Amino acid sequence: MRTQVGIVGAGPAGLLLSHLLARQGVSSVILETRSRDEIESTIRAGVLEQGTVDLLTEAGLADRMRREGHVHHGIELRFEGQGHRVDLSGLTGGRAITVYAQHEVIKDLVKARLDAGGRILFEAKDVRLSGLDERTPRISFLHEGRAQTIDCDFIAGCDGFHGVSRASIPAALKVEYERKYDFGWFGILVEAPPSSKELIYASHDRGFALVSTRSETIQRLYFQCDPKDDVANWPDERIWEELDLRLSTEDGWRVKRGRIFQKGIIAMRSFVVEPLQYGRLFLAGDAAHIVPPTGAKGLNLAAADVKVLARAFEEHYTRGRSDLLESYSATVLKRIWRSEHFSWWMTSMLHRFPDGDPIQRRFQLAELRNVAASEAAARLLAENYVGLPMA
Ligand code: RFL
Ligand code: PHB
Repeated sequence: MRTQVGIVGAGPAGLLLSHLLARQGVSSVILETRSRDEIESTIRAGVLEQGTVDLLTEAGLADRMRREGHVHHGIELRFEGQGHRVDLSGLTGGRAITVYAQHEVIKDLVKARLDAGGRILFEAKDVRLSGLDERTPRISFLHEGRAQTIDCDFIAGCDGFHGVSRASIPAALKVEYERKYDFGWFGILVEAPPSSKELIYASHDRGFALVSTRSETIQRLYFQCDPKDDVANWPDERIWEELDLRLSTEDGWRVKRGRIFQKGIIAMRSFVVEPLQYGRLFLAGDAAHIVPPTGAKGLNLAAADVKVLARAFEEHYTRGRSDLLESYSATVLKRIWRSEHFSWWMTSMLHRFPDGDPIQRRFQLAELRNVAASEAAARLLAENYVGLPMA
């Protein structure tokens, strides 16, 4: 096979990139190790920034999101038994977030791509990249039992944190920055109506908790846990007791209970590789960077990367200009580090540091009270949370 841009990975980054390229007349093939069923049912993110929603809308991918997603104009910070609303829209000139599950975005993107005749090869095995610093890089893989190759002009590495793309860059030509946290998130899906109209980020002496939502009948809740813990240690009753302890307020608010039908533990890290380019390989999304989920930035950052990358490919193919491709890494790293910092800051402000110095909790509460009391501090949170304008 031959294509202009070979895309490794059918996550939000790879699918959206393929879609944006097709609109500009640039051909691509997507290779994905998992099955369509699997990628369409993996539970992950839920919060879309205004800029991501705008990008999906401009690309004609937003019909179902507009019908089924929920626009939120504020979030609540909860600490010391009280809630404090951050008026996202009021503080950012009307910007907002949309709550719409990542696997729904994936379903919409896969369908749009296949309907338009796009090529996605699911269940590809043993994917390898070669010739990255030559004119015609190549992707080799096994598909339906046959060894195959795709010759490309460029390769977009959109294969997530554990993919092959970043690993294909020689160690001497990249620097990896990483921080691991000693805590993780326990996430559940619950059959229950919303406990709150807006997301609640709670900081409690026992640890962080988050009330998010999916629909009128399904809720998404998280609480800080030991990343090495086992879901088997958390029968439903223990989960509800822990959530009550961390979330209850002085006025008697309680989280709504229901049947828990999914449980999982998520480790947390901050990670960036620099640069995001090696020869004809360009990294985008989780392949290049990871944020802890507290700022709800991961998927949004992936979308921001591919917006810049798609435009750089368009300039290359329509005007023969390569400067945007050459500056891709430097361009996206600015936003990446802003989001990394914001996600680290939200994480640090809201979580219990298991072996932390007791002074840490005092600092956190001072910071939280400041965000609740100072419009300037709240605006800083709001601007970052709804997302800075895209390049
Ligand atoms: P993905 O989604 O990991 O997709 C990569 C795809 O590549 C495939 N792959 C390969 N394909 C071919 N060959 C190989 N060798 C391959 N190796 C891997 C994989 O199967 C996969 O399909 O990366 P992408 O596209 O960069 O997208 C990133 C986002 O998925 C991620 O940042 C977000 O989910 C992070 N995140 C959140 N982001 C937000 O913006 N808002 C949120 O509210 C939010 N909440 C979250 C989150 C992530 C979470 N988890 C589970 C880590 C909440 C959670 C719980
Ligand atoms: C989610 O709904 O899954 C979600 C919401 C906010 C976050 C992270 C995840 O910060």
